[in-house]
Amino acid sequence: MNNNIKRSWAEPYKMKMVELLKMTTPAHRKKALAEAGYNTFLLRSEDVYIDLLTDSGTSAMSDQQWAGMMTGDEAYAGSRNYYHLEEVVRTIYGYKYLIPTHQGRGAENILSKILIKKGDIIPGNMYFTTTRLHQELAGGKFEDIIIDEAHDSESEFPFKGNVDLNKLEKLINKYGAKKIPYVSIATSVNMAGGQPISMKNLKELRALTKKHGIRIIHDMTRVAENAYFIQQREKGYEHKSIKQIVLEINSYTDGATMSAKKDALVNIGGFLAVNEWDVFEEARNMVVVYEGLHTYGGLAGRDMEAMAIGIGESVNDDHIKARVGQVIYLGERMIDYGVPIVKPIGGHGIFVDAKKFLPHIPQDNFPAQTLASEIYLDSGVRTMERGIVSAGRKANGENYYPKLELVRFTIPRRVYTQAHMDVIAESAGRVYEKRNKVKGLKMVYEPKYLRFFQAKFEKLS
Ligand code: PLI
Repeated sequence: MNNNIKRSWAEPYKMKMVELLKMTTPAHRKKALAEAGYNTFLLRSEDVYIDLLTDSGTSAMSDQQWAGMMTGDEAYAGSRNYYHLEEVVRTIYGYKYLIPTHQGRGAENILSKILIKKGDIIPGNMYFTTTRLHQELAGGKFEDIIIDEAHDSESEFPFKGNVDLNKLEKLINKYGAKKIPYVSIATSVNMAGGQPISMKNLKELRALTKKHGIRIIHDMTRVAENAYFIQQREKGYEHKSIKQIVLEINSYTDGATMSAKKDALVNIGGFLAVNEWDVFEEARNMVVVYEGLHTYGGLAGRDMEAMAIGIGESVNDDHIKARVGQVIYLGERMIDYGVPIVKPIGGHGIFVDAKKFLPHIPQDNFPAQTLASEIYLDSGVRTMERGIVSAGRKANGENYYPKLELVRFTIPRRVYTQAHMDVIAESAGRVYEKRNKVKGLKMVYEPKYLRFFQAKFEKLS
């Protein structure tokens, strides 16, 4: 017997339905991209071969979730599926009160309106586009308190989502705790490359915020992926289940906004969850203005059922190992081709460092937007800019210049195979080979809010 044979892992599911993909020609892609103003958000999905725009709402639901959809109780008020979801949020996530919303930003809107007053400061472990915008629209100012390593794509620090407690203390000293309604903490920090926060850091943050009477609000969109990295990298957690780790993470926070379109394996849905009755009462009142009655929040009964089941599946150890394992596989293939990526490899996608990939293109000519266009032209793989376009403008109209200028190859959950990962890595490698010939872009149309969704560009000649 040969004991040297490596034992591979594989996806803990099999397929019973497939969706056929459309192959496209280079000429077709060139035309489609020009029509989309070199913005991958404006491409038609039909013109895309492998879609890595986002992991949001793009996951494949299980047979159990689809079966659950059939049990949707489409009552206007008091749907049975709402009570199921409430029970799941209490038992799996550990939060007391639930307000369903149509997706994550619905929860962000309500929460920001309730907790933020004009002039307030909201410290957070790196910004997220919609989260920061809702904080700003409510009159607050976001302050980045993530550790410096998070802004360095080459730092191999295992918990680049950590909060720099000194930065937070400085803010508390400068503004006073009363001006800080909450600290905004994301697990698996999206804009840093899906980087986790450690349990140790969270505990320390809890101790500090408790001392000053400041809440922690958790953006728990990708909490299970963060829990996986804690299990793999943090001492004392190697024998704990993802379920136990998720519950512990949440226990150090006072409430959460959730886009269930990611971790929770549904195509639509989200919620706000809080532990304070007063905040819940106000949110319950406000949700009827912006989303729908408090027992559906803009969702159908069947959506809430699929979410309740998806949450259970998302904290399964085999699921999360395969999910993150696929992302790591893709990243390692890209590294083999010399492609500069954010390290360590994060939980939901590979983030390519466009400044290092295209060093001859200045940030004002949108290297990441350019690179996303080139990848699409090469192979029909659709990715997303996460750099200066996504960062947008400050209240005074100046551009934010984020240190990280990235292209995100986001992997939907349970959708693509390892062979797809090979095709994607090869495309990144091919574009890398011809990187010196690539020219930048200029922006010719800029919407007021969240410009990355709809901005248009032209190629520089
Ligand atoms: O897209 P929503 O409204 O369901 O969720 C907003 C949202 C909040 N927090 C975080 C960390 C997100 O990643 C997020 C949405 N992310 C998208 C759409 C993405 O492509 O990453």
